[in-house]
Amino acid sequence: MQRCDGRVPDRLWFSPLVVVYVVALCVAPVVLHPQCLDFKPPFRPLRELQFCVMYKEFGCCDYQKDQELITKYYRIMDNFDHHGYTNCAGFVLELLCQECSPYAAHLFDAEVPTTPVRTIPGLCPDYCSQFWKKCSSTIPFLSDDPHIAKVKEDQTHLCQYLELDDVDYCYPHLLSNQKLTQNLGRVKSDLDGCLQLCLEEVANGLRNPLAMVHANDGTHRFFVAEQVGLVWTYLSDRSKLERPFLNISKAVLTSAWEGDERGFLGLTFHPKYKYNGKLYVYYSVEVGFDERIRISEFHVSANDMNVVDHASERVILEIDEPASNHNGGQLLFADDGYLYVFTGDGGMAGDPFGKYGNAQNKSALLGKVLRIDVDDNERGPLYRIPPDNPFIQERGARPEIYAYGVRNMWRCSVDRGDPRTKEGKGRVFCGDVGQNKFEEIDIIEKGRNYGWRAKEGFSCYDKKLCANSSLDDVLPIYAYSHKMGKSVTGGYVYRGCDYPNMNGMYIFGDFMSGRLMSLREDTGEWKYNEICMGMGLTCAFPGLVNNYHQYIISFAEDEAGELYFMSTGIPSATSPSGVIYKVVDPSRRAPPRQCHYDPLPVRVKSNLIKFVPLETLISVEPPNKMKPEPKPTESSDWLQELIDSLGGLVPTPPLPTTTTKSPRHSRQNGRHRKGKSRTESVPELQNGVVRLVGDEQGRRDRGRVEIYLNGEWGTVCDDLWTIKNAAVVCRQLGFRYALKAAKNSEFGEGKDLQILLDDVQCEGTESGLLDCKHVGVGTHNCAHYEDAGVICGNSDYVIQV
Ligand SMILES: *[C@@H]1O[C@H](CO)[C@@H](O)[C@H](O)[C@H]1NC(C)=O
Ligand SMILES: *[C@@H]1O[C@H](CO)[C@@H](O)[C@H](O)[C@H]1NC(C)=O
Ligand SMILES: *[C@@H]1O[C@H](CO)[C@@H](O)[C@H](O)[C@H]1NC(C)=O
Ligand SMILES: [Ca+2]
Repeated sequence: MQRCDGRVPDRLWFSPLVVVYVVALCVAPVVLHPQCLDFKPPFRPLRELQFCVMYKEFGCCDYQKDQELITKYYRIMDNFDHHGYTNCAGFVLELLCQECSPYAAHLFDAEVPTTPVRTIPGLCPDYCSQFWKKCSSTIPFLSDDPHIAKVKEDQTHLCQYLELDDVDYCYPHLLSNQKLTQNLGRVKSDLDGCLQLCLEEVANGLRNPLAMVHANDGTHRFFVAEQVGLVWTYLSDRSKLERPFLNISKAVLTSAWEGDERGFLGLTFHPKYKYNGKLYVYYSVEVGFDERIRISEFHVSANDMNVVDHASERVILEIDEPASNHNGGQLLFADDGYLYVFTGDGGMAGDPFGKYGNAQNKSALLGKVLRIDVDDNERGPLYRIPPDNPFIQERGARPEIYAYGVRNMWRCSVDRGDPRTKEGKGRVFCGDVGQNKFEEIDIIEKGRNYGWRAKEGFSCYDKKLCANSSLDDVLPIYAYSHKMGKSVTGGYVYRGCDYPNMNGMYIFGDFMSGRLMSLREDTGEWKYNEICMGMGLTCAFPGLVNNYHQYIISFAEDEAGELYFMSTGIPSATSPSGVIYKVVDPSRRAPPRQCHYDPLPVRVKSNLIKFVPLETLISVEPPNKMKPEPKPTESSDWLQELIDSLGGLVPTPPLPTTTTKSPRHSRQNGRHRKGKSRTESVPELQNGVVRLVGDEQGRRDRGRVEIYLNGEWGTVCDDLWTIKNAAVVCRQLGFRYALKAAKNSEFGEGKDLQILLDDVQCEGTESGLLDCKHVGVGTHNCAHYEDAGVICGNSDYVIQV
């Protein structure tokens, strides 16, 4: 299996373990779920509201909706004399305007599209009784609900009917509930700062999908490449054309071997594709006994805009590959209109070719960023050298070279720049896969040395080369160690319209660990934030999911600038388990109509296959009260203003200590423990028995994992401890689910014990931790500060959307 170096898992290397789902390991402090009546997140209106001004900064109404509410208000108030007006105008306004509340779906019981929506928002009892006493005459105008008509004379019944299951959300108490208001409209993060995002499934059934690109031709189609050498056309409605756009699977060199880095690796459309129909592909081929990478140009067919003219191939460049790994594979056009080609260092380990490797050798095309001009190549050479390429004058250097010192850049992208200021526009970001220790993110600049093999990340790899003062290399903007992942997949700077909070975030991932990560530039520094999947109700919007397959192969941007990634459960070029996900921020969307576009019509001559999503939202409950509540911030919350302005009207209830989900959504089963309990006196402990220790409050559903082996208790120490490992432990203990895989000795260090297990890799179905893959008992390379823990649960909470 290992034709690449055997010591280090590299790109597309992985253990034979078949993993299906990875669940983000992060935990939200409370269940917050701002949602509008259209089942989408709230937004900041484009145009200032005139009527429901309390929701002008953030809510669920745009100007148009606000105008409708004004009209409705006057229609109702027309029925009242001066006295009625004075008493009730305020109430009517408030009740009508709750449609604009960021929690409108909660207030109107509209979180699930299939249940009836309330006509009057859920009211807190004290407010309801004031309202009833003063203004019950307005009720017939506010609601056509026959049940309300029936009970409207009876305060108790009416107010019972208007109560919410979920007391924390009733109006107006929710306004003064800090937990509901303090970070409203900002990207949600858990206590560890992990950003809670959600996903939308966009395509599935793909075999190692490694590129998704658009043609920038106004059609909003997207083209998805599979490693075997097929490219599929998808329309903007996500239907797929039955006939492939391109099929060069016969020419492409790859195999079913999980971890084969060869194959169809890259695809890009000419920036003027709309006019010249040209596109470029990057793939592995076998020529005689040699393996090569080939960069070719194709034309779209003259009679079908969804098919490439397969006879139009012209080979632009071929480079010999001395080994099967590190084949690079990125192609892109940067803002200068030139074609950029990202090659790998040629393979094996440590870039062993020549005196100091390929990457530092400017006579070699491997381990480089190349830049060529493919315009006007109908006659004469297939490509030309841009006149300002940096090494044209250097003797022995290849003129195609734009930057060097590259190991195996896997996925690069061009920043579109801030939508308003254009700041950042044109920057090229890459993930460069590391050797033994570090993965890095680089911004590519002309003529610069990216360090390999002298350096890996910020550290020296080849000490002699590293010490050479003429190295003059650029350091990465970010590097992470192999504790976090072992093969970076570069992503994109988000510049889309749908999710304003994500603007400027560089989102990327790791192929091996399945981690999603982000960087944001803050006064010249790149700030790191992990990305988790939203837990609890965070992603409970129709069509969203909160889990993905582990092997993150590639990222993508659609024509409108929205962000996607592709991952698979089985990274083999023949396994159809690849899925494309759109990244969604549930905390805030753009105002309606702002992101509207009309795709140009596409003439389809093939059968269309309708998209059927297969992924589901999984129930991961955030444990409450895990850590002390964060102190309320003193930031100028928009709601504080509202509360102040409403003055005495809003009673300030004591803050509820927990925010619970509506019983409609959750059914809490009694927490039965069938498993062995550590307080039971067990006559003879069996090998592999586990126990949870270290929760300060002594709860039995959480703690550090300790295992009994060969006559003693010891700890499990693992920096890559996953939710699947946690699931096995929890089931062993009689719980149904794992809610969190706690790492880094969250439940304290088991200092007095031996470390008995390390590198545990469960599939999630094993009956005990000992049945999972692990290194030998007692063998480890960790310390107690990495002691693993779990939080278990029994809820069978399932959200139906
Ligand atoms: C792609 O082409 C190969 C032969 O070159 C053929 O066997 C295969 O069926 C084609 N695949 C599709 C999906 O058209
Ligand atoms: C640099 O690469 C070229 C082309 O592969 C090779 O011929 C040459 O020997 C290499 N130089 C060194 C110093 O390794
Ligand atoms: C440092 O690098 C330069 C250029 O690559 C080379 O000419 C020189 O011999 C190197 N010096 C040492 C001490 O290796
Ligand atoms: Ca580097």
